[in-house]
Amino acid sequence: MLRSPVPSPPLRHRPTAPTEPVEAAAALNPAARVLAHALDLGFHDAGIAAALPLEASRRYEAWLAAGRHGEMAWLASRNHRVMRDKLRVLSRAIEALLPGSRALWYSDTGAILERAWAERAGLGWVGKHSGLLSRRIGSWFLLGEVLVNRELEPAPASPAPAPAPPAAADHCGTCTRCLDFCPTGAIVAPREVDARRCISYLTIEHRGAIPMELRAQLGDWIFGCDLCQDVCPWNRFAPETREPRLEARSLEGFTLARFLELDEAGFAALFDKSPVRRTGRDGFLRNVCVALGNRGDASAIPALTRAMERDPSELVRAHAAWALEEIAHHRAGAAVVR
Ligand code: B12
Ligand code: SF4
Repeated sequence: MLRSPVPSPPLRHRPTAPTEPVEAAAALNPAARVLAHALDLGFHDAGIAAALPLEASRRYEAWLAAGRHGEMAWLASRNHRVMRDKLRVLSRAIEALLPGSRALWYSDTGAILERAWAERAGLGWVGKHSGLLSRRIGSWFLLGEVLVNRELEPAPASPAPAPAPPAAADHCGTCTRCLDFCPTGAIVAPREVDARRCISYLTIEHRGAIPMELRAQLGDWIFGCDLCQDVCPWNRFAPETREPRLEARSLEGFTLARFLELDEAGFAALFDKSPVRRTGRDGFLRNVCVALGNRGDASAIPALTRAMERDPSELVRAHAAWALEEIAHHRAGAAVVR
């Protein structure tokens, strides 16, 4: 996720190296061979879940009925390239391991309740911030699945040092840090996120103006938000990524104000192959304006004034005007204090 000033890469989806040779597992049954192959490809962990109805489906329907998904009627067509590439290789390998089988991969796409399936596969539990948590690697990872039309032994075979906790075992205890630190109060109850208030949703998925009453709480997040994961004690020991393609690309030399100079072509070139492209140029600059307003930094006034007067997007012009007002308020406040 991007926060300004652009931080050191916060992507911590490090595929931990298997601690024992995967060849040993490969000598076992087909399920163990599939799992061993997944770890060999660099996935943090892998498990198998039986394709039986999920209790979470009922909660999902209720979540949609309550309108907590906001404008995400798509739910969801995002792509995580690294995950996608590895899942594709794994799917083909599974079809080769199990002749005649069909393997379909997913990651953050389609109406698949990924956390619930991962929980069933024994990979962790759904934490109070609603992400899947593993005692071994926290929650700094993405989920991906391969659906196979073959019965495999539904047991995790990860050669991890600590055994995976049993499905649904909750290790959050009495901790409520994610709820307490969420700036917008988006985690309305443990494991229940109202996307319409979540900064991740507002800065990535939401089209149009950022609701006025939430702008100040957005702080300086310009693409997504990691706060509820940052404050989670289980993420203290989360490993860093070793996957080169997951490192945040260098945006050295780019200040927030400079982002305001990006036209469509410049935006596309800068964020080529980056998930940031999802916001579109106008959405991204909208976020930048909100961050600049929240910073109250007077040095951004010329860039914001230019954006307010000349940006081709009405959305950007309106948010630049808001940011200028915020900066004026900050300055007036500072003058009074002095
Ligand atoms: C829509 C969506 C969002 C929305 C809504 C988030 C949400 N919490 O639902 C928004 C845009 C806000 C979002 C934000 C983020 N997301 Co998102 N998102 C999704 C997506 C596409 C669908 C999730 C969904 O269906 N939500 C609807 C709710 C109702 O369903 P649910 O939460 O799955 O239902 C669970 C609860 O009911 C819970 N539960 C379990 N037991 C109990 C008990 C009780 C009593 C209750 C009440 C609930 C409960 O378990 C259910 C099943 O998991 C998934 C991918 C996928 N297809 O699953 C990624 C996914 C969940 N997102 C992911 C990530 C990484 C993020 C962000 C961290 C990105 C960022 N840095 O900005 C943030 C985190 C914000 C947060 N606290 O959730 C990862 C999570 C990885 C992980 N370790 O779990 C996923 C799995 C994508 C992926 N393939 O890796 N996301
Ligand atoms: S991602 Fe940020 S805004 Fe969304 S629930 Fe977590 S802390 Fe709250």
